[in-house]
Amino acid sequence: MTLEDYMLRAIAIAEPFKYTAKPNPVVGALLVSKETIISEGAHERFGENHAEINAISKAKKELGKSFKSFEDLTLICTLEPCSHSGKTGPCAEAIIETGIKKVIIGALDPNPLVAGKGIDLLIKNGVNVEVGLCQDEVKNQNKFFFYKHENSKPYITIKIASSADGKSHNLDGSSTWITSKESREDVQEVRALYDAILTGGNTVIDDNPRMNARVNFEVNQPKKILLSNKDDFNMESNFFKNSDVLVVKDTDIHKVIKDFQKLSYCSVLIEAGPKLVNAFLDTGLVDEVIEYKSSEPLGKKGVSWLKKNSTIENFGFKLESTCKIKSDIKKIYRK
Ligand code: AOF
Ligand code: ZN
Repeated sequence: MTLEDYMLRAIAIAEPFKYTAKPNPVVGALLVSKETIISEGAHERFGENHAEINAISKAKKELGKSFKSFEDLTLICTLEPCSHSGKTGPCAEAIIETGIKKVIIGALDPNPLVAGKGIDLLIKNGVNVEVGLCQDEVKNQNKFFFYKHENSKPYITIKIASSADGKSHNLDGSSTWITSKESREDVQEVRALYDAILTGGNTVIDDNPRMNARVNFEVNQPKKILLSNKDDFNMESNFFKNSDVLVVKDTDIHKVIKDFQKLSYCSVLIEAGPKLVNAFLDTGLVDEVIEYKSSEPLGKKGVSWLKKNSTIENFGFKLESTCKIKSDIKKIYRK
């Protein structure tokens, strides 16, 4: 196997944890002796051991069996080993303590707590470090994490369900499912990928949504954000059940987005009504729109998502992909 094969393997073992490590990045690490993989580790869950620590502790059990000394091993890790004491100790120090002499890294950690300091620590302690192997794949795997640190804001996606004639719901508030059951199941998987879900007061009152990710795999549930200056919410409604809800009263959406930077979220999914959706689109700070479009029109009774003659493209988005879900079409637009 080449070094690149090892790095691709490290990326692959990290992938299954994308729903449980968030808002942390997924990270994979391998300890390799000549042509043999001695151990593998991943950052499996938020708050738990980092990948390098898992790989090192597994290898410790093999010491004297499949290899003689940590000095003979190369550590391959997808992300720069951390230098900070967060929920766990600094990985760079743990690596130095073992005596490992060579570390190959996919990408620098953009988190300002680390950003280059992990590598500096390794080099200062005589470790030979190489950076950049399969960097694009690592960044792509942790798209939201890199985006947040590189743009000082989370990645923001708006999800809408629209009728064939671009409407959101009926004027009289009568509840009709616009899209199919299958599309609504797909939404659950989209929710599972995001760190936070934001909605508005009217949606909470009119639709009584749960706004969690109902999927049949383990997931770190998205945090809930309610953007509303109303005060009289029924705390028994679904949205508040078993959840800490962050209530934001600001009406200046630019400021709301700016303030996201202080929070740990790397991604926010907006599921709200036309008013709030348009307010976010108007800021120009939305990165993606996911539209589930039904083949049925709502007609005159329906409320349009966008202003007359306006399109998602008018906000600077390009249609990136379309796929059919039963009788609906899922469209993904990006900037
Ligand atoms: C590593 N190896 O496997 C991961 C790293 O909250 P904590 O203490 O778990 O720290 C999270 C930060 O650590 C995260 O934002 C990122 O900068 C880095 N993630 N680093 O050495 C790992 N998952
Ligand atoms: Zn670490």
